[in-house]
Amino acid sequence: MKTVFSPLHNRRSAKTELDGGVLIEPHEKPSRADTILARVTHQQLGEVIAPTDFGLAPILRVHTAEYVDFLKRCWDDWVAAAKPGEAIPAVWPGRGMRNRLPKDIDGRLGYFSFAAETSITEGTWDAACASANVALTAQQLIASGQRAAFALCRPPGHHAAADVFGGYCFFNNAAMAAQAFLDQGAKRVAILDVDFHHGNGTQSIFYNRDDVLTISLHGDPDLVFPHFLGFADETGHDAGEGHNLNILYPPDTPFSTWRKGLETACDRVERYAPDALIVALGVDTFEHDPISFFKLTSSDYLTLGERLADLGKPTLFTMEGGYDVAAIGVNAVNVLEGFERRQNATRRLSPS
Ligand code: SP5
Ligand code: ZN
Repeated sequence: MKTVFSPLHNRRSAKTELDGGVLIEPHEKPSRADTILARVTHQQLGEVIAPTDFGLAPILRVHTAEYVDFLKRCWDDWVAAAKPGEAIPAVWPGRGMRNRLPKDIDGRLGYFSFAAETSITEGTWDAACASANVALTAQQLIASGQRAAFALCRPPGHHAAADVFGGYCFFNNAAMAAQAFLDQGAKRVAILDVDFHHGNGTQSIFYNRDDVLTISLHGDPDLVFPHFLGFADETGHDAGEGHNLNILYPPDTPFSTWRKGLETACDRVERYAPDALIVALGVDTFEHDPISFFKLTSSDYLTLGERLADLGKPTLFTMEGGYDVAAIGVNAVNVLEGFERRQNATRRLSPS
């Protein structure tokens, strides 16, 4: 399959992540994407292409205009306010307070965020736009007949809601691609999120709708980020009732357990009969991931890819999390290689 990649991901190069009361080097760093790209090339997965620029229109199908405007100006406003460090939200509209958009940049940062670990920096806007274009370009490949495509997105997207950033995410790449499929005539799209963390942004964007099925397999939010969404009783609302599925796991979950939830997820996808499948591909489920607690091994990712191929849908992979940089290339590309291997085997069995 083809990979879409933009070197502009490097524009997202924060120096700080608030973690445990100190500022550390961010887990979500440029070497992640470069390592995955090197593995794609090394394994000869397929052609690597640059993204097309789709402008703001497809972003605005998912995100609000005031949020997009905030993100575009945030760094300049921060600099204009003579702040010494990177832009970190530190105040939110808590219970009993008012949800109104303040003028001041500190207030605006809190209004448009849900977590403080994601510093906004010079270049964050450029990289977030490039990442959106990577996803949208891969969506175009599938719309024009490719069976699968890999959007090597960075920064990731699945925590970003319509007007909220956090969890290292700014624009929801998978959601924008899903909306693009629908805008081009698809009736139903499924998003299967296999990142370690709950895809809270994706869930919230489509929560009231029946044209996108959202499924997330993740660490129990009672114990891990994002803490305030991602529980099993969140099944969708209004038209969306029955169109969201959360599957939670405890610490130390091995693949043998995780794959049972994957089966449940795959059954749901098949019953939904989507025109396209988007896999929000995080590999922070890896046994040695520094911020997560599942126990998947590198070879498990091959099996995951094979199972996804068995669904038989046009499939777009968007890169999400994964923070063991030494293993991220092997793990992410193993999913894609497993997918291709299975797809080729099936093709040989039933030529059509
Ligand atoms: C896309 C994605 O995977 N985002 C994850 C965002 C997680 N942010 C909170 C991280 C908290 C990490 N705490 C680490 C403690 C490890 N000693
Ligand atoms: Zn994650």
